[in-house]
Amino acid sequence: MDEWCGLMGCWLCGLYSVLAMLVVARLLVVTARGHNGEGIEHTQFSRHSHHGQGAPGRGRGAGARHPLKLIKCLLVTKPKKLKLPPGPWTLPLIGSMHHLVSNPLPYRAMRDLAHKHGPLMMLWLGEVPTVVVSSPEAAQAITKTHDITFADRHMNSTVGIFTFNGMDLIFGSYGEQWRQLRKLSVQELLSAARVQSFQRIREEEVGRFMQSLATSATAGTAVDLSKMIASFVNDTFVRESIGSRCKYQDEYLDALGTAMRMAAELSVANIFPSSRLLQNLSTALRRAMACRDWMAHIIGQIIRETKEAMDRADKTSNESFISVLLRLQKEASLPIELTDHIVMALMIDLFSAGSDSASTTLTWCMTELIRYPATMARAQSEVREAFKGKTTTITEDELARANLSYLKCVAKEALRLHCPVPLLLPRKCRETCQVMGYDIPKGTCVFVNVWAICRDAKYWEDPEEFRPERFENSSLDYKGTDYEFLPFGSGRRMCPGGNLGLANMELALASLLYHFDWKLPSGVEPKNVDVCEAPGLVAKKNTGLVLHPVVSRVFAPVNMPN
Ligand code: HEM
Ligand SMILES: *[C@@H]1O[C@H](CO)[C@@H](O)[C@H](O)[C@H]1NC(C)=O
Ligand SMILES: *[C@@H]1O[C@H](CO)[C@@H](O)[C@H](O)[C@H]1NC(C)=O
Ligand SMILES: *[C@@H]1O[C@H](CO)[C@@H](O)[C@H](O)[C@H]1NC(C)=O
Ligand SMILES: *[C@@H]1O[C@H](CO)[C@@H](O)[C@H](O)[C@H]1NC(C)=O
Ligand SMILES: *[C@@H]1O[C@H](CO)[C@@H](O)[C@H](O)[C@H]1NC(C)=O
Ligand SMILES: CC(=O)N[C@H]1CO[C@H](CO)[C@@H](O)[C@@H]1O
Repeated sequence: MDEWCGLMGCWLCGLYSVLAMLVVARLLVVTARGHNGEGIEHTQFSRHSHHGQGAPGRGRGAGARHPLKLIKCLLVTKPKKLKLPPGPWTLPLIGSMHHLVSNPLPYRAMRDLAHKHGPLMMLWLGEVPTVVVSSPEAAQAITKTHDITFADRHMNSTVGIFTFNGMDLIFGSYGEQWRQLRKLSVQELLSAARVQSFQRIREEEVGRFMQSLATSATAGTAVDLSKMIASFVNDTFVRESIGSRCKYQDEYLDALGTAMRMAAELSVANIFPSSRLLQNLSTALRRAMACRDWMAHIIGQIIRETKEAMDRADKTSNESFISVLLRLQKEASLPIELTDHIVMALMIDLFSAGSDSASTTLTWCMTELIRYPATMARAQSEVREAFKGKTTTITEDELARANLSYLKCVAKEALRLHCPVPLLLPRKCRETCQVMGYDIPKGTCVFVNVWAICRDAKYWEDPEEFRPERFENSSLDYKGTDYEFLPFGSGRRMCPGGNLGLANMELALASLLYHFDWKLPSGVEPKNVDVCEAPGLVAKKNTGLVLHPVVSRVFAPVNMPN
């Protein structure tokens, strides 16, 4: 997925040398007009409004090749009297990006800026006008009051390639196609019934996971738990996506991994959408295209074989995502045509949205439990009481019956303290509108800094402490109506996969706590366990979580699948 902000730092250095001349040219133009920092904002905006936000590709590309036209445009267009939200001072071309490079984690830098400039803050990421929202009230204004106006996603070139030009669910524009795909996902792919039908897969994968931990425990070796969690979630998710024991499992994962890395690399083209020169300079787009074609090839192969199996009416297991999609394609009962390209784009979406987010959440749960031994003890005693005497894999039926309320609070608290998607996914303003007394121009990219809101002392007592108790006897939930707690977002663009995401981690979490005690490597104190986040759209843990598993409740699996 697109990791534009996180990568901005390293890109910037290179960009500066490449763009130096353009910068100088622009500075001259601007100084000639005697503008200060504020004026630049208006100048930039007036250029946007002049060319129209719909086609950012034309803006500078045309201007750069026709300097006279650019100057004329700058001088003649009267800036509209818009009352933009406040924000830090800007530089030509890079806008406010220099305020963000100090911290590789943009949501942290944005929180600090918001302290100065307020909960509705204007930034210029390169040429992209951007609003950062940092309070529950402002989040409600965007995701509820003005939900439809902000129902587009901000995307371009890079993401466009992997989503077959935005015909997918995550980055698709608000419209008939997106609505149909969203409905299909909510009703067919991510419904409670579908999530439940994957129960066996999760139980088997948890069994396999516990088995390999038991082996390490017996050998007395330490494990990189975050890595094992990621690989457990990967395996589970791939089986849910393309069916059990699919021979393309490894290739599929590989292709998706490459695509996600590539999309991150390419993100600079999103910051400078109109700089044709830049887009040309990077061969990245071409590589991305090649990668997409490779991925299309692999998914195409999977599609072909799944179709053949469906024709033979093989039914050895419940439907996977891809077989549901291909069945719907065959039935052709949807108002839109479900082409193979759309199926591919959806498969990529589901994986990129569903895999990292769930493994990140589980990793943070374990990290914080290790850091807070008393909390760990309480969570473990709840689980061990509930499954007393059990030596085989806990099943999801048993888990549901046990009603582990403290464990649920642990998950909620991990989602609060470590919002897996700290800035949500960028939305885009579809119509110029007024929010909290400020004008938001059409085309503005909007980030909701849920990470900052979830750590704001105004709404949370001791916000930096991991305290699952705060959710006890509280109706606070992540369903998108408590605006101080939006780990899954809210409104029309809210995450549709929460059920599956949590299901994919809850059984594993209960089993990790039930079967094992967890010891830090000698010399490491609980409070010293690293809690730094890695840069990127998903706030993963930056370093591995290295722990010694110690068998506590014997794990003696029966009927282990191969
Ligand atoms: C713990 C796990 C997860 C977390 C924390 C999470 C979080 C999020 C967030 C914050 C968004 C953006 C919402 C917004 O912009 O308002 C999102 C969007 C999305 N998520 Fe998740 N997610 C998780 C798991 C999943 C899973 C398992 C799936 C599906 C397999 C999924 C599918 C999606 C999709 C398709 C979107 C885009 C929706 C749209 O644009 O209409 N997510 N998720
Ligand atoms: C199929 O799904 C049902 C629930 O919908 C579940 O009871 C059953 O165990 C599943 N079968 C397999 C093979 O996963
Ligand atoms: C999980 O899959 C992703 C995508 O292919 C890959 O980047 C990542 O390394 C995998 N993680 C593990 C632990 O296998
Ligand atoms: C970009 O590269 C192509 C050839 O690869 C060339 O035809 C085109 O003129 C270039 N455009 C710019 C703006 O440099
Ligand atoms: C689960 O437990 C909580 C408190 O322990 C209780 O309030 C709730 O009603 C229980 N739910 C079910 C379905 O048993
Ligand atoms: C929640 O309620 C229970 C029973 O009413 C009580 O024992 C517990 O201390 C409460 N927890 C918190 C954090 O207030
Ligand atoms: C998917 C999408 O919206 N792509 C747009 C990216 O920007 C170019 C112009 O630069 C448009 O033509 C694309 O439609």
